[in-house]
Amino acid sequence: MKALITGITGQDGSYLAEHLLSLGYEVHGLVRRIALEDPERRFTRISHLLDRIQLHAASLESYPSIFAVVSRHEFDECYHLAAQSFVAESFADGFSTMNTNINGTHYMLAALRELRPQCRFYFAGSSEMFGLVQETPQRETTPFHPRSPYGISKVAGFDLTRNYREAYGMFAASGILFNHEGPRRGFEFVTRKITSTVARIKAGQANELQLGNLEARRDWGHSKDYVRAMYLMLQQETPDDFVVASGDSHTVREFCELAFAEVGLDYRDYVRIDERFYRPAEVEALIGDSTKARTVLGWQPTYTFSEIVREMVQNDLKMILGQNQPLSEAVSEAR
Ligand code: G4F
Repeated sequence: MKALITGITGQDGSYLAEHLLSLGYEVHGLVRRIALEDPERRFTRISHLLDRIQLHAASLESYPSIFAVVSRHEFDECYHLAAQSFVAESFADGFSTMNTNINGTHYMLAALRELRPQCRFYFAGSSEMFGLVQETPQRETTPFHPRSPYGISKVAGFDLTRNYREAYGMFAASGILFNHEGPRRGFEFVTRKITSTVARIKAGQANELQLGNLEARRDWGHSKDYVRAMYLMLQQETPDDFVVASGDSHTVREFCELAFAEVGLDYRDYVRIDERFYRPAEVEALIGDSTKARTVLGWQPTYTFSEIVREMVQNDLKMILGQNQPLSEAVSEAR
């Protein structure tokens, strides 16, 4: 089996590549040319896989570049994970978020329809699509009410995917994934921002953590668990959409409390509220009902919330204390 992963250099892409390789897949990745030119920085999550995967340069903003890659290989499955995925950035530049996320998805679907219609397609939908939630917990039938350009772009990608399925009979499925984290998470997302700063405070390299809304509530799972659900969605007899969630929700404050406690500190001594990190429109509380994924796919998560926090803090401590890694540089670059 040959799989193409867009966004292979990201957290989910790297875990998914490992999973597919372990199942005997030939794994291909779509990367921006800039990544090929700057491999040291851009390939950190997949450096251990480079001799086992094939990378192709293409841009989600260029249909011809996607068309060229799809025309050269007979892919059986395509996992479309690449996107501008940082919600706060989508408020800063909604235009490029829309362009990359909506057109990029459309280009992938159009190229596959033209060249390889039998290729199964996975779209990375998001719980951000529920936004101002219309019911709790959120499930596949819950109406969408996105609250950010990012959320709007994901609703459009979700609708495009469903439309290709209904109009052209393609095997196109969407995962509606709730927040998923892990040691490979980008530093701009709140969980990694917290755990990396906890490590820097413990190492004496920082003395406070500036955050926005501490009361926001998320259903946090582990990326490693969630990529298994992506794979399972493409192994079904018929294409469908699935909520992937832990069913457990916690506030940003609770995440801080556990992360600081992991190194013997009290978060109240270090966390400062900074209005800059509030969003113009917030998604206050998300919690998913993944009954369908659990019954139809036979999927279930293996990590608990506290295990995720512990693994992320311990990893950041190791990076900063063990290997003299320039964690502070990476962190400031991400903001
Ligand atoms: O970690 P976040 O930036 O993730 P967010 O916005 O929930 O989105 C993530 O999960 C989605 C799935 O639901 C994905 F589709 C998306 O691509 C991304 O992976 O923020 C989580 C919460 C927000 O409510 C935010 O307002 O944390 C709050 N928060 C408070 N202070 C902060 C901060 N978020 C960030 N990034 N930085 C802060 O200082």
